[in-house]
Amino acid sequence: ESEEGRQVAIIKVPFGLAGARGGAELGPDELITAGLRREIARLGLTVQREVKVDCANMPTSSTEQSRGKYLSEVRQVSESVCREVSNAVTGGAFPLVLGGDHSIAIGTLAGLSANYSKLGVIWFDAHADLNTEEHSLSGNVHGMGLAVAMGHSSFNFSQIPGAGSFIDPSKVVYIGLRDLDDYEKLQIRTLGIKSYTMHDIDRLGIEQVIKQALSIVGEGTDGIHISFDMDCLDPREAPGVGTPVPGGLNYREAHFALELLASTNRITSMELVEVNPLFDQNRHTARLGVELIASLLGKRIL
Ligand code: Z70
Ligand code: MN
Ligand code: MN
Ligand code: MN
Repeated sequence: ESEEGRQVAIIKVPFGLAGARGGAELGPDELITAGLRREIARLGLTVQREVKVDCANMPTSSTEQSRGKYLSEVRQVSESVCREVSNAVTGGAFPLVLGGDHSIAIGTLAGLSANYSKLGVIWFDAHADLNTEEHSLSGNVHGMGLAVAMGHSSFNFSQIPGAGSFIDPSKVVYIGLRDLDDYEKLQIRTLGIKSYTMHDIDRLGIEQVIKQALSIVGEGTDGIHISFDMDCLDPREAPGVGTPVPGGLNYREAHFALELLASTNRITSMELVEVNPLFDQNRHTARLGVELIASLLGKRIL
């Protein structure tokens, strides 16, 4: 399969109710406005389809929910995202999912796991998103996505029609961690999830980190998904996110990481989440998001 013939399915998910603060629902349109279609065209790729998951006309749960805020809305969006991602894969396209807050990964992973018998996941994030409804201190479901996808939460894939099997923690790698809750630290150790924190990136360098990550998610897997939370980046590079955390990936590290991943020709899907235009400056974060997507899709300097 040649690079030129590759088809991309853009799946826009304007959902922000599960984040720490509003605004992530504006992410997909912001990325389109920042030139995403033009960048994809420049790479010689074709947009096979562009769909927007309807996140607006949902019956809002009025009941007070301390655990798992807006869970019924998340469940509904997950079902739609799962279906669209599945349709993309079945149709031979590379799913490019645009968030939205990171809870949309639940639907993405549900749809991918229905199509790949063994999925590898590289999770770029300042956070581990490993909380369950029972353990979350905030109740924000964007901090629970991986726990849900691994079957640790009472909300799980059994409530998402069309979902495949749970994600295997031994085929998940974190990159960029620097803000973890105590329960998440315990879970990372208990489950043995390979984690490259910012400390590890400082010590090993991003090239070595990506090489090691690939050796884990690339072995015994038939698909590799990149889940890219923009808050993995340093807030100086990406101020337009809901929960900025100092000390993140810099511009060159992020680009080099995604270029190295692209050069393997093994990556089968990507989502980019948590672009929040309300906290951005001059659309800088969305533009960076578009550049990073281009790198993952094969853009080279020369
Ligand atoms: C915290 C929580 C989180 C993203 C913040 C934060 C989680 N661990 N995830 N921003 N993307 O609320 O569970
Ligand atoms: Mn996240
Ligand atoms: Mn995050
Ligand atoms: Mn820039």
